[in-house]
This record gives sequence, structure tokens and C-alpha cells, in this order.
Amino acid sequence: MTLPVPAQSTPGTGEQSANQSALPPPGSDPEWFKRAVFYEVLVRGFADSNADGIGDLRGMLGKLDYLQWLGVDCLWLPPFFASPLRDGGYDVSDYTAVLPEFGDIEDFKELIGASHSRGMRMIIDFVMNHTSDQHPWFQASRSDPDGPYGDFYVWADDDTGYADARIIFVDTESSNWTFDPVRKQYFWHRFFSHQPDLNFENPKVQEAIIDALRFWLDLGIDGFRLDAVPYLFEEEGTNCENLPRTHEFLKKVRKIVDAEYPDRVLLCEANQWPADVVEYFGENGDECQMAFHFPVMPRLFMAVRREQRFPISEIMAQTPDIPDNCQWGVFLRNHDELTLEMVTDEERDYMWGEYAKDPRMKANIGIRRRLAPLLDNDIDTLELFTALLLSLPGSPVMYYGDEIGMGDNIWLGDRDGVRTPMQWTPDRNGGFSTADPQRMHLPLVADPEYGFQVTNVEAQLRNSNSMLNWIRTMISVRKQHPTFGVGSYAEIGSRNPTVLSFVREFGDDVVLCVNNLSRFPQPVELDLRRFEGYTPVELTGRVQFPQIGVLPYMLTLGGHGFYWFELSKPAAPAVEEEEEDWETTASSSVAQSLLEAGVVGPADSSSGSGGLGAEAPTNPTHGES
Ligand code: TEU
Ligand code: CA
Repeated sequence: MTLPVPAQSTPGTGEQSANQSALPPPGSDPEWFKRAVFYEVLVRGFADSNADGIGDLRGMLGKLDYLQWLGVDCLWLPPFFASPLRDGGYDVSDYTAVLPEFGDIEDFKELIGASHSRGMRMIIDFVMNHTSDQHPWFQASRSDPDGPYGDFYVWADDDTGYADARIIFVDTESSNWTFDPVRKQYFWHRFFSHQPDLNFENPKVQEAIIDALRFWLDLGIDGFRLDAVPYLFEEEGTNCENLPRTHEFLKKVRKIVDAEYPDRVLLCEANQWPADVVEYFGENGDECQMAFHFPVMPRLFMAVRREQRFPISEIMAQTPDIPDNCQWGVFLRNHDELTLEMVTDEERDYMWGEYAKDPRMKANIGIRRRLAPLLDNDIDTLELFTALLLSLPGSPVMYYGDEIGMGDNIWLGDRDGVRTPMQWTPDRNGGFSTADPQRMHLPLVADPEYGFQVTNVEAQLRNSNSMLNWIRTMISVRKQHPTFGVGSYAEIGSRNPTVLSFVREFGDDVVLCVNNLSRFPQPVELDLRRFEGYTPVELTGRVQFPQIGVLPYMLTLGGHGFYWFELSKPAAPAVEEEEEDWETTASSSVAQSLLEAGVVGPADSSSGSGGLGAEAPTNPTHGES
């Protein structure tokens, strides 16, 4: 069932011949990830090609045109390796084998070839911290302690070690140690007890992991999302997170990847505070090129509910600069719960109070809901959040289905409620699969508000005002301004705390972003003196706004409204040159802009009446003196 995805708007981006990559030659674009829009897509949940109710690689192959049309630059595939699937594939039982339900290596090769031929890169998840207890390494380690795999895991005679290490999956685990009846010892695990941690003290483990990384890099992937990297090494008396040995090993991996595989990215998942996360870039950018900015994510949700910018301003202020060759990964939601590991206890209670009114919405230290339900399916708030995702410093990482406002199912276990099948059409199984509905690996969302009958790609493709088309437009606007990917970030303060404003600058590409975090219309006056004489042009409609003068720049925003303004340099810098004292300059340009704003007529400009806050006529020709 192919969807009527419109032919590629821009010629040449259509499909090259299947095996001819449309990507720049390897080695020629090492920082592609800084300008990329990422899209996390679960193989299991995207499209089922063989009617067994389980999404698969060939199903995804059939949807690449849709992802290219949407404007995705890089796919992120969570684990699709052999696994008992007790943790959504993050419990790997063979690092170099595709889970048969998903397909095989040939399917994967074809998928990556077809993705590259559309100019779309692909990174895959790699779970190096732990394996499934079904992995042959663990089976050998427990049954033959003196054998070659005896020391592949972290074993101990009792469960008292590393007592300062917190438990992450508090819903299911009461200890990070589990006794193994075969080996009659305890093994260490930071996540589920069926996910024993690998012992990175053992060089053979490091070697085996690096071999597995090479296996996929040889197949042409563009990089890895490195899962749960803060926990690779343990040390008594520490919280066993972010240890120097962990950073050493990641630097070793980076060196190998850079040396043997140009233009590949390492995107690390370190759910940590900003000061700890930036260490994963390495002092001089010699560790991971990218890292998710976990702390900003929950604060977007906090700020909009508190209708105050401070949660965002504060965390951005706490976020250290990063090496030039590095980039943050910004996300709103992903395949996990909305994690509240990196907020204070009060903030966590506040977030649970605001966003998890039903206890079933809680999972571990977070909230297992999708974006649209979290924001009460309010289109303005959804657009505001998407605008922040696409304009805050870093590369945006979208989550499959959020582009159509998919709902969730809090009655499913663990985090499966946010991993339900993609909703392509109002037909059977939402067009995800032609299997019998009862055979779905997870039920499709079928509630009156978010059900696939109403929320699906087909319906939104047809409606030019749909969330889907709007997001596609915003992604294309973003692509026209490299500053969104590589520009600096500077917050513009104002007396109205409900409005978050910041400027992204990259040479002449200057964009002012103004965001109303409150549900009510808000006025804001911005100190834009350093852009005096610049003319703001709103980016979605290319409408010119009044030229910026020395006076505070007045804007009004609708509830949860936002603006993206391109600030284009004034044609000819008129007055600046003459070294006039401020008094006259100010008065002259004040008069100038009042004049231009038509607030006062030429004759009586000297009277200075009208002053601050006077409405400037928004006629597009304004400023083209
Ligand atoms: O999660 C690792 C991690 O750090 C968790 O804290 C994560 O941020 C979240 O709170 C977990 O729900 C990764 C994967 O994203 C997750 O799906 C896996 O379950 C976990 O690793 C174990 O592999
Ligand atoms: Ca299938």
C-alpha cells in the first residue's frame, strides 16, 4: 500500500538508481550532522511488509519516500538485532545479526542503499553497556566461569558492591545485583536484571564491541546512537556514572571510527546534567560528536505549564559551550518515558502532578506519554514545541508519529504505550499491516481522539493545513537558514517572563525567535539595539515587520504563538558613521523611526509625542525607504 506521497519537490532528490548514493563523497562532509534533521523510527512499529503484524526492514524500505518528502536527513534506528525483546531490543543477544522478524542483513543493506540514494543518512542504536542474558557470551560466562567468557561480565560473591550506584528502573528493580543460580554468584546490571552489564575492564570485551561496531560501519551506516554510555565502567565509592575510564574507552572508539570510517557520527545517550554530558564531547571534541540534551527536554514542558521561560533560560545558562566540531541532539520525546531523572525532586513532583494525573502515566522516573497527549492535543502548543525543537541550538531529533500528532496507550506495559504501530491510513490496522488486527505486535491506538481512523498520514497529506504539512514546511524553512544548525545562541531578555526570545546568528544569517509560553496573548518589548536598522522578516510568510530602532521593539503574540524573524542588515548604514554624540543620534533615529512608523508626521517630530508602545503600522513596504 503505497501512499500518494507527492513527487519530490526538488528535482534530483528523487531516487538515484538504488545503489547510487546521493550523499556527498565520504570524507567531504564530516559535520553533516550539524545541519541534519534526525528522525527516530522503530523498525517494529513503522510498517509491516509481510503481514505478520510486526514492522520490518522491508516495510521501512517502502516508506523512505515519505521520510524524504518530510525533509528527514538522517534516520535513527533503535536496536533491530537478535534479541528476546524483553526491553524493546535493548537486550541484544547477537550484535551482528538482524532479528529474523525484522528481516535479514540483505534487507538492511538494501534499506541503507535506498536511504542513501535518497540523500538520507542512517545511524543505528548500539547497546554496548549490557547484553541480554540470552546472549551466548552470558550463557558461557555463567556456565564456564574459567572459560574465555568467564570475565565478560561483572560478577561478585555478594551484592554489596558499588552501593552508591542508583537504580534506574525503579519500577522493576530493587538492586543492581542479581544472583545467578548457575554460576552461584551475583552479576551487575544497571537496567533490567535480564540485561547483565559487560565488563569493560576486560580488553577482550572492548575488542568484541569494537568488532561489532566495525561490522555495521562496513555496511555503510553513518554512525551510532550509543545507548546508556555513562555506565560502562564501575568503581567502588562512586555512583558508577561518567567515570574517566568510560570517557577513555569512548575516545578510543572515536579514534578508530575517525581513522577507518570518515564522516560517521557518534551520538551518545547520556541522561545526565549538562556539566557531565559535555564531557562526552571530549575536551577538544575527540569523543562523541553529538550528545542528547536531556536536561532541556523536561524543562520545555515545565516552562509551558508554568508559563514562565525561566526553566529553559536557566538550563541553557547552565549549559557549557561545546567544542566547535560538536552538536547537541535536541528532542521532545523518544521511545522511552519522558525522563525526569535530571530535574529536582520538587520539579519531578510538579511534572508528575501536571502531566501524569493518572498513575498509569508514570513509568520509572518519568512519564510514558506521547507528545500530543502531553500537550492535550492543543495545536498551538504543539506548533510552539515543534518550533522550539527546530530552533533551539542543536540538531532536532523527531520521533516517528509525532509529525501527525499520534496518541499513546497507557494501558500497555513498560513504555510500549508510546511505541504503537504507525498510523498511515484509516483502513485496517491503520495501513501498518494487512495481517489480522488481533495479530498486531501491539494494538494500534484506536481511541476517539487519536485513533488511526482520524489521526493518520493519509488524511494529513490531503489537508494542506495539517500538522504533517505544517511540520514539513517548518523543516524546509529551517533548511534555508544554516544558523538553526550551526549558529550561536543568545537569549534576549524582556520584562515579560512568559516570553522566551533568542537570536541565532551565523554570519549574515541572523534569526530572532520569539516564543509565547503562555496560553494567553502577550506583549513583549525586546532590546534589539544591536540590530538597529535591521528589518525583521517573518519566515513562514516572508512579511516584513517594522525596522528596528533604538527603542525597545514591541511585539504581541497570540497564546502559545511564536515568531521566527530573519533580521536582514539595513541596505546602506546611513547615520552611524558620523561620530555624533548619542543624544542627537538617539533623538534623530528615535525621530526617524517614529517618523517611519507614521506615529508622528514630519512637521512636529520634534514634539516627541507618541513615545513607547505606540503601534507601528505593519505595511509590508515599511522600511524600503
Ligand atoms: O536508556 C538509558 C537511560 O539512560 C535511561 O535512563 C533512559 O534515559 C530512560 O530513562 C530509560 O527509559 C536506554 C534506552 O533508551 C532505553 O530504551 C533502554 O531501556 C535502556 O537504555 C537500557 O538499554
Ligand atoms: Ca513483518
